[in-house]
Amino acid sequence: MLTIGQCRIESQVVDITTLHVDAIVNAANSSLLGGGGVDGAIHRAAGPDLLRECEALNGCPTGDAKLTAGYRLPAKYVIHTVGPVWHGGARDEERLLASCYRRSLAVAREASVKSIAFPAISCGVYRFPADEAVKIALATVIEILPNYPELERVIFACFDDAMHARYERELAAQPSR
Ligand code: AR6
Repeated sequence: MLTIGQCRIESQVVDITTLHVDAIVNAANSSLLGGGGVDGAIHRAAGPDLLRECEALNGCPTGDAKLTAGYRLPAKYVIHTVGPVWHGGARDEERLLASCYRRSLAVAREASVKSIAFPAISCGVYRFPADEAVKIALATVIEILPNYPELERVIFACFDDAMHARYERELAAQPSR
């Protein structure tokens, strides 16, 4: 756990769909019409009204983010972002992944979100190397905090212990502030 200003940043092994936070982030694809992994889990838990709202959004470019309601989820909102597919690193993947976190937080701020949970965007089917992805996730969140003083809680929701250990390592490596 890391506290910066009034924001608590932590990692948990948890199904993101169960979290009582203002917003959860979905690692979607550019159609925004659902898929497997965390996307499938979020659509199943939120119910069919989520897909109906997504259908009206006309998709989302890689690196961008769009807001919907959370419907049957405990979270009030879902912020759908589209991570890059890993192709070896020469296709701007790192910048695009950072952009997912940046844009998700910008959308969250507009919706007055005070607590948010992120999955490990691009670390599943999209094959982004997890160590690097975790560094980008945490660095980008920390970089944005000064411009988002209302943010009180960030949870990195991990599906397994190995991913959780990466966040814990990275959180512990941060200088005290
Ligand atoms: N809660 C938290 N984390 C989860 C959950 C969950 N319920 N389910 C999976 N994860 P992925 P991507 C973890 O593949 O790589 C979809 O089909 C998982 O272990 O869901 O960005 C979309 O429609 C992994 O660490 O997302 C896209 O087509 C992380 O979430 C594509 O997959 C992300 O894995 C996006 O691929």
